[in-house]
Amino acid sequence: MIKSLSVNLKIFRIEENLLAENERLAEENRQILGKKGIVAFNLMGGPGTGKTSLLEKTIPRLPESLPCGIIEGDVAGSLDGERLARLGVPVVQINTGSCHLDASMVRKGLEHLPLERLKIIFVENVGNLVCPAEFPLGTDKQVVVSAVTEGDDKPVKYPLMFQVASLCLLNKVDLLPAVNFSVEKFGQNIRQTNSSLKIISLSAQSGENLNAWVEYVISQCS
Ligand SMILES: Nc1nc2c(ncn2[C@@H]2O[C@H](COP(=O)(O)OP(=O)(O)OP(=O)(O)O)[C@@H](O)[C@H]2O)c(=O)[nH]1
Ligand SMILES: [Mg+2]
Repeated sequence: MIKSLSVNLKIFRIEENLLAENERLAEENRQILGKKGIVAFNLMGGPGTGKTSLLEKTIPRLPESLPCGIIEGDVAGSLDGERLARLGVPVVQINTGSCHLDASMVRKGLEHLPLERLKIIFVENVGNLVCPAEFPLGTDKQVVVSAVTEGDDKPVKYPLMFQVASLCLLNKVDLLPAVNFSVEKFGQNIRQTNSSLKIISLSAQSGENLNAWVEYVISQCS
């Protein structure tokens, strides 16, 4: 009994050190980005909520004065990195092998991007509604991408993600007639979890309200 308790305590301390080290590296990333005058957005959310689709639709709508680069995090493969590279912007694909990007991975990504000529970096985190929320990356804005296909209860069931975010994109509203999702209930659940979280309802597919998100991005860069 005592032996197993001491094993548990050791594991707990390793996790603590890991999170503290991640926080230290995230702060360094924040400073690197700040010195270059780059604004970084960390897009998080469950698998398939439309993170890559939103980036595909957003980047062509940004003005030339705001060149962007992308750090793309996936457990494996380069499918999303290839989709985004087709937009003609610099993309670094990182394979995490685990459920989230951490600050050291983002540092490596930054080393491979032409920071001197960028004003924006979008980080697409691994599709996961839990782990990415626990690992700050040094990005300025944390954005949670939800989709109406996920259900309106997610803010209550996965509160940390909605607490670390300053913006929630509610994607796939074109599918509202086909799914059992209450936008009003989703809003109530968000307010219960993080009363200051801003919500933009939109559709990457139809383009509905996409401009509200694009304008938000631009407004963060001025
Ligand atoms: N109907 C509809 N489908 C969408 C919308 N946005 C994305 N999709 C579809 O949803 C699926 C997943 O989209 P992705 O953009 O790959 O999602 P993701 O969040 O990047 O996925 P992961 O990187 O695997 O976590 C694709 O089939 C998209 O075409 C939308 O607004 N409406
Ligand atoms: Mg993706």
